[in-house]
Amino acid sequence: MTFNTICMVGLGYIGLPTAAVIASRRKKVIGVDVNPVAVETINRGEIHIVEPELDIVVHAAVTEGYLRATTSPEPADAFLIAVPTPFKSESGNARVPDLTYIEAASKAIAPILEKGNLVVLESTSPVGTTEQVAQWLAEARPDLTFPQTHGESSDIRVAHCPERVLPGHVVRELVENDRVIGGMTDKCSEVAASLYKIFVEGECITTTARTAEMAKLTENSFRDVNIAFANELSIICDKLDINVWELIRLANRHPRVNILQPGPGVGGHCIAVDPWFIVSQTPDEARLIRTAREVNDSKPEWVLEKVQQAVGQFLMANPDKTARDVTIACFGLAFKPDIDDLRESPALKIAESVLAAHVGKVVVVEPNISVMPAGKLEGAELVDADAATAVGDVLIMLVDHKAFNTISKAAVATREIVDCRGVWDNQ
Ligand code: SAJ
Repeated sequence: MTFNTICMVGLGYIGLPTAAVIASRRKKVIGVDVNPVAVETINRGEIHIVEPELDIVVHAAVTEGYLRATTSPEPADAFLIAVPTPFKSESGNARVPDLTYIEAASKAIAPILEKGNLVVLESTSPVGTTEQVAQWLAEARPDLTFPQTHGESSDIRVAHCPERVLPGHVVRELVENDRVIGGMTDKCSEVAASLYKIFVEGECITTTARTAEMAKLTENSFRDVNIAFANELSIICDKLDINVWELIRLANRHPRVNILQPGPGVGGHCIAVDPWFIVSQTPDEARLIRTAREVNDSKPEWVLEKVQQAVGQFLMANPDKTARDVTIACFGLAFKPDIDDLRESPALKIAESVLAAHVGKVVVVEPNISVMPAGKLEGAELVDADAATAVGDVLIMLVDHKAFNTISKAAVATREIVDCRGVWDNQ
């Protein structure tokens, strides 16, 4: 099948780079987003999100006429859906995925579908969502046939192809990573794979839609469980007076051990969310996956206890001072190193809790932002690392940004330290 026009629904962290990379292969791409500001920005050849190299690819795609953004879908050979799947509420201690955006996207493309079209769901989704998308499409278009009722002879092909790119490396990983492509039938997989081969240099491996959905959830749950293991080790080591960073380095010397790094908790929209999709569907079976989530989600509270203890130590060593005289410095607010994304960040959450609980001064350092987002950390001063090192009595290392590597252990030797990332403990 040839794809002359591709319609990408959702122009966020995944949809926009994917649309731009496909356009860079000289395919006509129509990008759709409900946010008119994003649409206008893209049509000017600019971007509304932060991602290295993306500005160049989008600018080229728009100026050469291959990428155009709009607020409502237009007819195309293939439709890709890359909209968010957050969770909506807690149900019996498991968070339930919210498919509202996928439903809206499906209903928006349904009226313009034509015989022979391919529809691919890229959004990370609970098992069964691709079948649900096909169902929504079929209900809206009784004049067309779909794989759930007509198998290989259906008018419309439907598949799931989960995105797997790492924020900060999206443009490279979109091209280089292997893709798992799960069609509702073999023919659906084959047609979807031929679309991805336009821009993917990695392998395109085909499977069923349900397996592809579960593969994505499995990848992020595996990482979450591994990080939870590291976080649990960090708490155990703290109690047993062992340097956890050295311990993990040593254990990882074993040829079959590969433990990730502890931190202040797990943030972002993927690792901290996707495991819940498995837990909510199989609450009795997903015991380890749920526990890993709980271990990682409770890490910020443990860090806050350590901060309280550090303030206590400082006051014991300085009996002439009160808590009001203690300055706490928080290093890093982003959800992971060397990015400016503060959304769902455990570091930001910890800094906010410190600010709310501490009667003295709080300063924060985030080298990747120049102003604090509105409504965040009001009352805390945003300073640079040198200033924070100079004024802080208690220093909390929350994110191991490269910029912090130059702060030597000697420079902070006289301070109380809570090092969640091993920046000083590792020196
Ligand atoms: N983290 C640790 N210790 C580690 C590694 C990470 O505490 O050793 C923390 C980070 O600080 C951050 C969180 O985990 O708070 C998540 O960061 P991440 O770099 O592990 O992952 P994301 O959320 O940026 O991207 C993940 C990736 N998934 C996997 O590596 C299996 C990416 O490939 C996915 O495409 C992405 O989720 C997604 O969109 O699902």
